[in-house]
Amino acid sequence: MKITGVELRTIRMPLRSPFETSFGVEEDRVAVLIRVVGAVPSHDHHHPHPVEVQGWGECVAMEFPLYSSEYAEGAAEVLRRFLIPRLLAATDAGQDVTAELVDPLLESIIGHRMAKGALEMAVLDAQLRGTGQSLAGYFGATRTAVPSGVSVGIQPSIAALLDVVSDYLADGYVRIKLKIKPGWDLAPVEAVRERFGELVLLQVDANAAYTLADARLLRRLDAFDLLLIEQPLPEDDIRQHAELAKLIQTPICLDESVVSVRAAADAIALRACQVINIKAGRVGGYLNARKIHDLCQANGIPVWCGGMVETGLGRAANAALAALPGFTLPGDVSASDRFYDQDITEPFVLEDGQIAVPTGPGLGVEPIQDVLDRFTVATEWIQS
Ligand code: NPQ
Ligand code: MG
Repeated sequence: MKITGVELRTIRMPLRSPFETSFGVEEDRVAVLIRVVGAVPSHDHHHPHPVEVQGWGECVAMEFPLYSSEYAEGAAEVLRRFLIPRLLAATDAGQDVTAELVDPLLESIIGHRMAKGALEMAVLDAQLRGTGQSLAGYFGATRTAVPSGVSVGIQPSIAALLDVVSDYLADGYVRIKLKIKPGWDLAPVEAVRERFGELVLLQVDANAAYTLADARLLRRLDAFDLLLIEQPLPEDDIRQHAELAKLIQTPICLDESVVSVRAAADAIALRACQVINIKAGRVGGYLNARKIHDLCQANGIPVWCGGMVETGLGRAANAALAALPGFTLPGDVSASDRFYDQDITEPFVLEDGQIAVPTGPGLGVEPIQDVLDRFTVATEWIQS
């Protein structure tokens, strides 16, 4: 496409309830949204003139750099100063900027994968709206709905946790993920297993809160038949995850550590994980996410689609990604009302434990303007 301009928008959406993890308590979702506007050649020879298209992208970076080194305001700055100007310059140089070209065009900028991923997502959405193809269709994904799990934050008490889990099971979620941290690990897992029984699909997420010195304690989780333990050790410690894997039975799943296709290959080769949580934003976009899916499928490593408390825009894209055959475990693609009373798109709802994969062109959803405006704290238009 020939990019004519890009809108950067920052939104703040209140969460229905505080979401506590080992790295803190989130009350709001602050997100940078991107709207890319441009023109694509018309496919209708009766109307040969270029067709205007636009596409949406959502940056998964949180308000503060607690999950990873990126954060919303920083991502907006990198987009404004380095990433968007490079795509505009490519357009001005006569290049047709396709989604497949975004990563190579931006590779001279080191890191900032969540910011890059959001821009690639917006270009991909616009491109597919131009061709009329859905994102799931673009991936070659066939499933029309994906099984939905839910991420359950740390609660003030075990009783409160059991109530929350009971509600989510009643909603129909097919898998429960419990956030854990030192001092909130064995007791909540034991209580949930005891209360809801052997059949509930249960996993835990430590968000890098432990060290190898905690191996003895983490091994005690083996008693609870967990699907997996997610990111027990620090992000940059692939080697010690491989050490831990020799000491515990519960499969290790990596999240924060898998920041690229290469990091995924290293983790697999080093036997640092038996499962991978794929988040497109964390690895620089949906095209890299697709490559990691293919790599894992080739290596017999099951994957599932992780979540970053996305709005309906990111949720739509995640549902399409999770429809690929290698996503064999329920993901964190939950219903909109897990986090929001009001989403900026038509809400994603849980039906028989599943989330429907959008079928419309591109993401297949778009923001409801007045709702979007209500949550908007800043917008700017960038063009050459
Ligand atoms: C994870 N996601 O899997 C992350 C952690 C997380 C669904 O647990 C705002 C934005 C709040 C992103 C809280 C889930 C967040 C966030 C937690 C990501 O590790
Ligand atoms: Mg995680």
